[in-house]
Amino acid sequence: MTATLRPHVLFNSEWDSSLAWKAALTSHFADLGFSTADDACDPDAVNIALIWKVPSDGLQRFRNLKAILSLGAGVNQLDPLELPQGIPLARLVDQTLTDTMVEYAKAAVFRCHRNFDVFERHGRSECWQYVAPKLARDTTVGVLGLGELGSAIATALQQEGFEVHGWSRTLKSLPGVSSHSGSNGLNELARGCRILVNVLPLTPQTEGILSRTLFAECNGTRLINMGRGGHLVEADLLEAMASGHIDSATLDVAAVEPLPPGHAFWNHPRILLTPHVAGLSSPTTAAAVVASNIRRALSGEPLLHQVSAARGY
Ligand code: NDP
Ligand code: OXD
Repeated sequence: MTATLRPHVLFNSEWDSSLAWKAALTSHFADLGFSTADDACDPDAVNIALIWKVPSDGLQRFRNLKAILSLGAGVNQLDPLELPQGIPLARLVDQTLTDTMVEYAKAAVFRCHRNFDVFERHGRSECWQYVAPKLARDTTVGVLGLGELGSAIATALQQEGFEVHGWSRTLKSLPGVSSHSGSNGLNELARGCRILVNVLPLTPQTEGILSRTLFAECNGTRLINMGRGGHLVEADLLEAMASGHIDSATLDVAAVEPLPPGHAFWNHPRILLTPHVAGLSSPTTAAAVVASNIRRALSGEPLLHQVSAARGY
């Protein structure tokens, strides 16, 4: 009989509260070791890394790691070259994260749908100009990425009455949502939609996907980027807004965060910036899936929501 390993979590995040995570995980384990990257601890005792980014002194000294659990749904912030080889990596799936991403997408879509972005611009020049609202059922929204978050967003928008089209690597069947894939499918979706929401993971295949090539298919489209800054070619967006292919952009993410002072996106009349706040994960809800993955890792089972090294998400 093999003895059950005592879970010992190494926690590292500049955004998430270590105290809240420790308290939430303690309710799942009677005997939990929990250290932050700043704590002195026996590296050989650590068997789980629960991290947003790799700590500055790396992970190599933790020789008994059984799993790396991302504190985010995305994992592109974890450079594979900095991760110890052969240790399974899982991304975070959390109901609070999904709910807050859906809430943000709805807020941003409705703002564009009811032309608040246009009226904000008009207001700045004291221009009182009627713009007839369109009906939701006459408004097509495209959603790039139909995974955990994109499928919830697409479904919620479809339930609000919008005509929703989604794009993913493999075709999906979501009630009331038209599914597209491949580069022809992407162009077709971009040509048809008035509002385009990006919630793809950042991988070599999706890097720079919001580019001049895609924008050439758009006609006065409102862009909402909730994925990663690396999806967007920033100069191409400025050009597409100048030519009218893109009407306005709501950007929750940027290639460099915080966006540097003097950047062309600050104060741009057609850009609304939010500081990477679309999704919020909560240890209260997310501790359950993290605890399951700790148990799985310590007993050698495959992780839930394990990242495929080949696909990069
Ligand atoms: P999932 O892994 O569940 O879903 C990813 C989706 O993208 C899948 O539908 C997948 O297709 C599709 N996809 C991946 N690569 C391609 C490609 N090359 N071509 C077409 N489709 C592709 O991820 P989540 O939904 O959980 O998260 C998505 C992203 O959202 C995260 O990676 C992160 O970047 C971002 N995010 C942003 C937050 C914020 O606060 N702004 C918060 C949380 C996440 P298929 O299903 O066919 O595999
Ligand atoms: C995430 C994020 O990936 O917060 O969860 O961006």
